[in-house]
Amino acid sequence: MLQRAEPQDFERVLSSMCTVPHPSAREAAERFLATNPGDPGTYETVADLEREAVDYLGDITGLSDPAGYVASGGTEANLQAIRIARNRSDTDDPNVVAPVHAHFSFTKAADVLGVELRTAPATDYRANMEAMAELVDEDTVCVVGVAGSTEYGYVDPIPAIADLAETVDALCHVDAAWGGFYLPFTDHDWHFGHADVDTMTIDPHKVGQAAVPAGGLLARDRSLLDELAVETPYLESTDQLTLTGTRSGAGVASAVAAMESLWPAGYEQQYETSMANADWLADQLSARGHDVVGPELPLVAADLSMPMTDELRDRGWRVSKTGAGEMRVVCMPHVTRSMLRSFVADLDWY
Ligand code: 0PR
Repeated sequence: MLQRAEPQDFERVLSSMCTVPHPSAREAAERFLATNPGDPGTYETVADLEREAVDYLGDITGLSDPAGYVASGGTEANLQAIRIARNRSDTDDPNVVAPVHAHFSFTKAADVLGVELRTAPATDYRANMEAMAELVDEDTVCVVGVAGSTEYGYVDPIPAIADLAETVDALCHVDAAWGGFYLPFTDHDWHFGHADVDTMTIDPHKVGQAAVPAGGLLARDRSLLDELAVETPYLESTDQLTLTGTRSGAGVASAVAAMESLWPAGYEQQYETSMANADWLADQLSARGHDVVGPELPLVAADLSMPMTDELRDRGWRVSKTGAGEMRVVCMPHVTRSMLRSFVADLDWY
């Protein structure tokens, strides 16, 4: 079976937040396949590389002395951020306030951590600050903002979210898992340098073009990460902050390789190309009478009345739908203009 099995090629994938890894990332992943950054005493090189990865992520997110680590993905990073917030507070009845479009990993985090997740409605696809403010109270441990939402690619007003968190002495966590490698080239206020953000998720294995698994958790201050420390009696290191034990050295090494190759010029070029593609697609769909949402970042959602996904799927296209039923195209680095041209031509065929 394995001999004949081919991984999904990316030629018609418009639904994914993963992409083709940069060639240097692919090579680094292979070289570091058998290393475990979870045991830095034994695997020193990969531990050094992880510090380098965190330094790059700090550079990208306006944090001069970053603390953090390379997680298995955005889900782990979000969960760990909520765990920091919960452990740091002394309430018995913790809650987290997030906009309704926060990724479902926060639902998992709330369940695992025994924290109540309160979600506020959005206005025009962004957090509605009045609705958010109504939900916070003295038991709120974290207020979440999304910088590049999964469904629409919109950016919440992060400075207002950070201000709200401060009013109740809660942490402010920003989920830039997908948007983080596009946002540095926009005018948005989204990172540690723009607002009093405490923790952030930013995933090299998405727009960062690293190999899976490479998520990123960053904290403004090392003491925040200390909230996660668990003693490790028989390892050379004395404690561990990560959620998983054994971790992927391939993910860590490929994250460094991708960022070394692409930050900042390569990512900037990618942003320009992907954003131009998203604008082009949005124009094509509007011209055909569809209601288009965005694009604010390179992600286009549009109301298409045809029963599209099955038929398009038969033609090899992989597109997804928003919760409201709109077609959703994520303009990842592998999504080229010629791909979008043939996609639009196939839409016209119906
Ligand atoms: N935060 C945001 C804003 C996300 O978009 C995602 C994933 C996460 C957190 C969680 O990240 P991990 O999946 O790395 O744990 N968003 C995509 C989604 O759920 C993930 C995805 C990736 C889906 C590739 C499909 C796919 O082919 O839709």
